[in-house]
Amino acid sequence: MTELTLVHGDITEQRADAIVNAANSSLLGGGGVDGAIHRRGGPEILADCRALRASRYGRGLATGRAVATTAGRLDARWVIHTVGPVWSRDEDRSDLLASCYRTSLRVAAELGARTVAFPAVSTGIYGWPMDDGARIAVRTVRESAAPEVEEVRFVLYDERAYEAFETALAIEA
Ligand code: AR6
Repeated sequence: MTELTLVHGDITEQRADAIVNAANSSLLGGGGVDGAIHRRGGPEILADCRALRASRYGRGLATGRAVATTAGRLDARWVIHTVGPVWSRDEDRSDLLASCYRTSLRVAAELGARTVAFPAVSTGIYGWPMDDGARIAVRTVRESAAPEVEEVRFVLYDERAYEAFETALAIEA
């Protein structure tokens, strides 16, 4: 059984087997979680990302997909990069957001990760409304986490995000 936990804080300060990055298709860095992970994790992560771009992911990583690299200096074994959808008023992209969680968990299970830390994918620069992003995250993890993954930890940066995930955990129970 996978336990879902919530913590308030900075995902780069977490200890976990795998830390998920809210990346973009280029895999070459950005702001928010992505910027923080590369800053604190150091250049090895970017070197791995560049190698992926030079091989399997010449055109970048598609939205909703996930791929692992080293975690560099982070207190983790792997960073799993996933590309969330940009929120759209006109188009329902919920399946793509769910796919980020599902695919990241599949990669984590394949690697043998027992603890996985997620940020609230797409809810920052990509503009996804927090309450909805939290519901999709909780529901998808509950539906798709392999039993070998002991803990999925959502790392929420501010009070608002923490509360949204707390509510989602209660609603989606
Ligand atoms: N630890 C935990 N959560 C954080 C941290 C942190 N250090 N920093 C921000 N958050 P975002 P996105 C929260 O913007 O919306 C990048 O440029 C933040 O408050 O990191 O998926 C990428 O390269 C928000 O709730 O990711 C992409 O271009 C959540 O994490 C783009 O941003 C996600 O915010 C991806 O945008």
